[in-house]
Amino acid sequence: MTTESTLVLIKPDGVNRGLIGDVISRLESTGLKISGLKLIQIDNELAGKHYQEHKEKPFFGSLIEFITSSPVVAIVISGPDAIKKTRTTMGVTNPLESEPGTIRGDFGLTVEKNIIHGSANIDDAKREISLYFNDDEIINYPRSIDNWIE
Ligand code: D4T
Repeated sequence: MTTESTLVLIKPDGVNRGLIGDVISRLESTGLKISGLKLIQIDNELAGKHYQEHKEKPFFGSLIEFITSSPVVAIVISGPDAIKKTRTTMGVTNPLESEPGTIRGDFGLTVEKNIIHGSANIDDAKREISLYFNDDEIINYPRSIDNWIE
């Protein structure tokens, strides 16, 4: 078990459909801790950096248009195995293949508008967190319940 941090985005569909509270509630319920949180309008430059690995993909243009179409909520989530636990809670990329009980399985219908992003691995998490947050915007604080989680 490793304590780590991951970047979550509640994508424009989640924000506009009023799902911010539901998504945060599910992530918080796992026991993971919010250590950074903001509403942000992603511009083309940031979107290109975030999705750099997909630059050559046919869906890249549409993906950039979608992710810049409205504000998103950016969250740093920390705790034991935070990357894997967040991905499991999200479901898989395609909501049609995501189990009921997962965020995408319960709230999503299409691969593009799949509600939430979560970093895929430790290197991506570090890179993505630094794209969205300055060091002084991430707060490490103890919670009285931490002993019941870790
Ligand atoms: P993110 O990065 O948003 O957490 O998604 P995943 O890690 O689950 O999936 P991904 O990197 O393969 O895809 C990134 C992003 O692109 C959208 N997408 C994906 C799309 O619009 N069309 C597609 O055909 C695929 C494969 C959805 C997520």
